[in-house]
Amino acid sequence: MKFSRRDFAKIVGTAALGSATVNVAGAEPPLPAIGGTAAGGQRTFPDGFLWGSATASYQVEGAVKEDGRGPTIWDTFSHTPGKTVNGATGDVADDHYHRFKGDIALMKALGVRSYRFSIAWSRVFPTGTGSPNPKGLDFYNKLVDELLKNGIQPFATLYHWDLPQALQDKNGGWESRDTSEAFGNYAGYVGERLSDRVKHFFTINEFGAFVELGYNLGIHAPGLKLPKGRFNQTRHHAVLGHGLAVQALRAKCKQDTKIGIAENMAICVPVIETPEHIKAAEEACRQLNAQYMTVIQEGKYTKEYLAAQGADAPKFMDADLKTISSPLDFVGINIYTPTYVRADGSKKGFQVVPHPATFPHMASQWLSIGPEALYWGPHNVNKLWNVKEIYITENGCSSSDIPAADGKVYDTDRVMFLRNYLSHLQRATSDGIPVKGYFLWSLMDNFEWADGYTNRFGLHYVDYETQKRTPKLSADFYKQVIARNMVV
Ligand code: PNW
Repeated sequence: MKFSRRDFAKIVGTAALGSATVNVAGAEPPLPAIGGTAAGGQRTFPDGFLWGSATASYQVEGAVKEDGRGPTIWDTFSHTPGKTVNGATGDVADDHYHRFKGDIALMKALGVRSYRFSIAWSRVFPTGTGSPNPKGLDFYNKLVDELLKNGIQPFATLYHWDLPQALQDKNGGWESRDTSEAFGNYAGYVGERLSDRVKHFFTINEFGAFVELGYNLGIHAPGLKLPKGRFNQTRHHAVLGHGLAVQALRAKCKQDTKIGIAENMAICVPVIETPEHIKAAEEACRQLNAQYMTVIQEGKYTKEYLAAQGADAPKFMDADLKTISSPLDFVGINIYTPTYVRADGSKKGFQVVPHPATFPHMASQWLSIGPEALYWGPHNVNKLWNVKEIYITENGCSSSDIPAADGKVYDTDRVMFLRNYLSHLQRATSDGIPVKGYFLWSLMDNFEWADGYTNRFGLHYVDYETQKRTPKLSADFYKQVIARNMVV
């Protein structure tokens, strides 16, 4: 017999609940401590824990031809037929360039104390190098001032994938060392001018996404599928660019500026939490992140990585490794999905266990649900590299997000996702792992790269026809987490 979703809803008694009768939105206190919480609240975060939200320039700003902004590889890519779902582009996106004050008001209403945004390189240097465009930096000056006026700390990312097109045309983008050097110069220029107010800079967002998807798989800009040797060289130039930027920022920023990265490293989770599997997951974390995080932390490529690449291994000078591993003040990790690992008694020391076909995921196919990732990600980084400070620079999820009759989005799946992930983050802080803050991706729905506007990640629903923003149920949830500094 066919058993429909509606039949199931009838049995569990939710069918009668029209969406209009679900009014959780206005649920102000009393919100009692949740069951299982000891008096005093085991589920609380350390005092001063920095709650935030995040976006990136090309995904929200729009205004791609305004005030002298130069074209980027994402403008080119998104305007190439067939590259994004429904031919979506970032031409308008959330029109944040014109609406940033309203968006900061949304943050204030949520209660976030920090905001992670990215700076569009081609607004500041339209062709990547040469003469700066003063109007480009003006926008970020205004943004930063407005954030500070509202008591929100700015955390700036210098590269979130929108490479000036001119550098792609001239150098083959990150294929060339010239791009790494240009990036260092741009970073120093911005750091010198913003670090009186911006106290935290991230160099590069997610090597593991833009290099892999853009230069190997061809599904992100610039849409290339390079042969292995050239691809590994591109990976090397990206981490080198990071290192050069760290050095330039140290040279040009105010003394009290902190510098780090935001990397979507493989988050290795032990299949069973016993000492042998935990050790296997730590070793997997070193090896699976060899080309980015491990070389940045350890100043050398692992012997396993070099051996596996053979003749295609990157070519470099020893001095490069020193630059790449320039000391950082903090490590940012973007955490979405787990990579399960088990001890297998092999010489390598671990085996990755693939997800079975039934493994649950969110609206984005790749976003499999593994809340423990928010514990084991920071655990591994802390254990392997003993870093001073860790930030979760992204975490969040996509959902179908269809407004109910009353206009509200009741994204209970996102609330479920966040509540479970945050429970594991709380476990990490209570174990003494130095996680200092958390940036929820994202403040509002936005241009989700090749997925265009189909996958929504926001706490605020964006009606792209009118640009109206509406807080979802998950925004109400996050507001309570922040206000109480605990999982609710
Ligand atoms: C990150 N994956 O990208 C980016 O930093 C954001 O710009 C993006 O909007 C967000 O996560 C949500 O996708 C990722 O395939 C893209 O595993 C792809 C993956 C992970 C992160």
